[in-house]
Amino acid sequence: MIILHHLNNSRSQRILWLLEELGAAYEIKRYQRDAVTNLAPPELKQVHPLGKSPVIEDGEVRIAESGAIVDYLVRRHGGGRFAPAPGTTAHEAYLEWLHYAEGSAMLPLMINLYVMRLGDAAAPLKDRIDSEIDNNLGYIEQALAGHDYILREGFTGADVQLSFVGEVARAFGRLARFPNIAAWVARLHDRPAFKASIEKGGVYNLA
Ligand SMILES: N[C@@H](CCC(=O)N[C@@H](CS)C(=O)NCC(=O)O)C(=O)O
Repeated sequence: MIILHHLNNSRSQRILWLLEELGAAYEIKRYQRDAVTNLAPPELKQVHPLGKSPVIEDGEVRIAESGAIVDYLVRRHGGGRFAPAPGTTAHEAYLEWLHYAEGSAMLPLMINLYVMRLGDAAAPLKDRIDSEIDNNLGYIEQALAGHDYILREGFTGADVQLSFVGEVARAFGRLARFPNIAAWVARLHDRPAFKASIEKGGVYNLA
């Protein structure tokens, strides 16, 4: 049985969504953010030294880092679904998107989140942050042109992994110039498995 260590209102939501897409048997262990600091509770450090979510356990396997979790779940429990066949060019593109989401695209969005707390003191950083957010959103926007999902082959784990980027960008009001991303996020949120994950995961401010 897969165990998902799920922090409310977090990146863990997309793993819960993927588990619903897979139709896998799983159990949720729930953790609540601190109402004041918004940080994870200390118990998560007993699950993984970083104290972050998501983390999954599956028998002997324990994985933190959502891109690695998506990769593992699709390989181990996907039954050939949700990723192009290994060895194909499309599979390499799939892996690139899996890594890109947290490795590149989230960075300027996270910096933006942090510096927003500085108020006027953040002004010298604003142009650079904005241009890097635009650079990444422009890349995703162009990749979505002409198809419904990030790979032209159809819906994959890469959409699940990259969804958080679209959701956070939308929450920051950044999608007015990126209609393909806005439509894609809406399309993903319309999937029955996404809706089921919201039922199970609790309030998700980015839905
Ligand atoms: N790159 C990691 C990020 C994990 C992460 O930062 N998770 C956040 C939730 S979105 C968290 O656990 N925050 C609680 C804290 O920092 O105390 C991943 O994608 O899994």
